[in-house]
Amino acid sequence: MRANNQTQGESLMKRFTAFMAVAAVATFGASAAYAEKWDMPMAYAASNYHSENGATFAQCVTDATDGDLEIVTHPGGSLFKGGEIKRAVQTGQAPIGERLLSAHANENPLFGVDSVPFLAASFDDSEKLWKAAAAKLKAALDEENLVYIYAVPWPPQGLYFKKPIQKVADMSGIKFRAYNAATARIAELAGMVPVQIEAAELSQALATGVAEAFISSGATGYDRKVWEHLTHFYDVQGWLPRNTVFVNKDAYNDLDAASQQALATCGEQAAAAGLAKAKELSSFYLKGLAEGGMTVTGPSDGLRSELKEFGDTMTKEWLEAAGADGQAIVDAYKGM
Ligand code: PCA
Repeated sequence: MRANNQTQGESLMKRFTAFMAVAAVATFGASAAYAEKWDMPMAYAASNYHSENGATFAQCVTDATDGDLEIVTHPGGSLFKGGEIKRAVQTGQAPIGERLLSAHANENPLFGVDSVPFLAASFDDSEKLWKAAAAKLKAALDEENLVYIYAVPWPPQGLYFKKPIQKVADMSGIKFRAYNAATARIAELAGMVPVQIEAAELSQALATGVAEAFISSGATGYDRKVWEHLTHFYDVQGWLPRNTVFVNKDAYNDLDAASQQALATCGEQAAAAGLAKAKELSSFYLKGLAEGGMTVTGPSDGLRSELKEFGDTMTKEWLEAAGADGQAIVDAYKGM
């Protein structure tokens, strides 16, 4: 009997210990779920204003939630490369991320609304177009398990070459770095050879001759010091594509209302601050290219009108691809 009692006591003790262990895990688990830490992949250089603005946004959310939702940015494609970020957030491998949405226009033409040449080629027009497109873009992201938080434009897009270009015929056969379907289409229309390359790999591609020219903002040429390889920048002002920050919908739905509100409020601030920064830096970047030794000028009249024709063609193509939603966006934009 006695032996039996002792055994019973031991086994009770064991069960109690086991219970405490489970309780400890449950308590720890609960507090871990309460204070979330989110890693935020970003594709562009840490020193770029998008990345700096993203870091300020992350701090804003962390502060506004007293650390309940801590966001830590990982710029430069260090966590996920540009081309992987959208999928990573959709599948929950990352809860939040920043991506050039137009690079996914092949999945949904609406994502390419900001990259139709000459549709919205100034900061003001780009803001209008984005407002006109916002509801439909948010819905398109929602369908892909993503919640829209904010977006910030790049400065106007211009052409980089390593020789003077007077007309489209001068571009024939050049290897042209593309960052989305629209830039690849421009290469095709101009008789160039498109190669898809992330900004993070651009310097390397120019150094090795994988790419010889591209279209982008002064920001990316400046960030990648492209004057080491190229000689001419033509300030075409074709369009202003955006980086968009989105959150995995399941991760979003798991947040309390205060954290969701912090994302919205800090997102609005980030959109305004990022836009102001882009405007402020536009001429600084072009000056930087010139100081690096590049010839920075507008395109010749002939080149400008040839490029405008590409724009007309591509506007038609985009409207065909984007259907009634695309037409509704353009109509709303033109009416603003
Ligand atoms: N820079 C980005 C996209 C547009 C821009 O100005 C890039 O070249 O990848």
